[in-house]
Amino acid sequence: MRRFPPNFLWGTATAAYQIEGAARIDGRGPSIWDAFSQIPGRGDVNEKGVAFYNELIDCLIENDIEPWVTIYHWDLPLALQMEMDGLLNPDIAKCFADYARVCFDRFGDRVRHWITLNEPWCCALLGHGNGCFAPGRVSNTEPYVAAHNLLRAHAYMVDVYRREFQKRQKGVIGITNNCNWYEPLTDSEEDREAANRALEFSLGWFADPVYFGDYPQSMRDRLGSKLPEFSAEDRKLLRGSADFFGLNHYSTNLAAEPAIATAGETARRDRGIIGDHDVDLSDHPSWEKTDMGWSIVPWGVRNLLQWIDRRYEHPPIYITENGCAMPGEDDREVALNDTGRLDYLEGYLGACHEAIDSGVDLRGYMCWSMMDNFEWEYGNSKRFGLTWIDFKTGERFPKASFRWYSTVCTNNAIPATA
Ligand code: PNW
Repeated sequence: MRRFPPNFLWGTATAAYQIEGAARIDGRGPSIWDAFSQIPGRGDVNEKGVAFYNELIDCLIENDIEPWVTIYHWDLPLALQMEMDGLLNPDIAKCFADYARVCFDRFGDRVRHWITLNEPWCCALLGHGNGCFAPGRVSNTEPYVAAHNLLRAHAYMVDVYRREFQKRQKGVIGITNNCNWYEPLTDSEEDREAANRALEFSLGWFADPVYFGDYPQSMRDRLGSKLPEFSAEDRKLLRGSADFFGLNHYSTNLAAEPAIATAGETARRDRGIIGDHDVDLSDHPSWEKTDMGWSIVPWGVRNLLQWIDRRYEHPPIYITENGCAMPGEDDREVALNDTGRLDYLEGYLGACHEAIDSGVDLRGYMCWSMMDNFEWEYGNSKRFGLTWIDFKTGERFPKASFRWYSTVCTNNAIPATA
C-alpha cells in the first residue's frame, strides 16, 4: 500500500456553471459562457434566412412596393463580437464585404436600392462610447476605431457591388447617417463655429470620408492620434462611395461655444467622448418634446438639408427615417387618436417641401415607423408607429397618422389642413 500523509484531504470538485443549471431563474443574470455556448459554429449561408427574405421581397413587389434594403442595422452576429471584437477589429470590413456579396447575389435581381449601413454614429458612439447600445462598451477612444472600421466596411461593400453586380443589376447603393440639426445659440462667430463643429463631429465624421475621402479638418485638429488614418487604398475606395445621401433626422439642439473652453484641458477631458467636439448643447425652453425627450423643431430638417446640399455639392438625398414616439401610447385609445404625431409629420414634411423649393435635391421620404416596435434600450416602451401594435398578440391597429400619411403618399402632397 502506498499511504498518503495523515490528515491528507480528499474530496471531489465541481464548478457552479458546469453543474448548477437554473441559468434563467431566480434573478440570475447571464454570464459570458451563457452567450458563448449559444453561438453555433460560423460558416455557411443560412438558406432558411435567404428563403424568408426572398418571400418578403417577392411579396412587396407583388404589392407594388419597392424594397429598399439596409444591409446592416446593428445586429452584428455575436460570434463576430466574441471571437474578433466586432467593429474594433479591422478585419471586420472583409466580413461585411462577404456578407454583402451574398445579399447582392441572392436578392439583387429584385432589389434596386441598397443602404450599406444604418446610422454608424449610433454603433460607434452609443455602442462603444457611452455604452447605451450593444455591445455596451464605454470608452473615449473605441468609438473612433469602430467608426473607422464601419466606414471601411461601407467602402468594401460598395466596391463589391460596383465591381461584381451594379452593371448587371442596375441598382444604386448608399449609406444612411443620422444627425440632429445644430442651431447656433446666438449669432456670434463663436457659436456659429461651434454649431458647425457639432455637425462635423456627427454627420461630417461619416459623410466627409464618403464624399471627400477623409475626416473633417476640425476632427483631425482636435483629436490628433485618437482619430485613425485611412490608408491610401481605403481613401480611394471611400471617396465617391455613395450614389445617394441617406439621412435619418429626428430633432434639433442649440449649440454654443462652451464656457468650459476657458477652464482648460482637464475640465474638457472630464466630459469624455461627448465633450470631444467642445460644444455646449441645449434645448430652447419653448420647444415641445417627444416621448424620447427629443425637441420638435420642424425647421431644423430644412436647415440640415440645406447644409448637406451645400457641403456635399448637391447630392440626391433620401430621408430614410423621420418620426416620433409620443407619450401615453401604451393606451390604445390615446394612440389611435395621435394628433401629436400628425402635427409632427405635417411640420417636418412642410419643412422638407421648403427645402425642395430652395433647390435641395430631396428625392424621397420614409416615415419611422410603419409600426410600433422594439425600441432598443427602451424595449417596447416607446412607440414610433403609424400602426399601434398589441405586443401580446401582434395585432395591428392603424393610428390617425396612418390614414393621414396614406393620403399624403397617394396624393403626393400635404393636405391643406390637417
Ligand atoms: C434610429 N440619437 O435610432 C434607428 O435607426 C431606429 O432603429 C430607431 O428605432 C429610431 O431611430 C428611433 O430611435 C436612433 O441619439 C437612435 O440621436 C438614437 C439617436 C438617433 C436615432
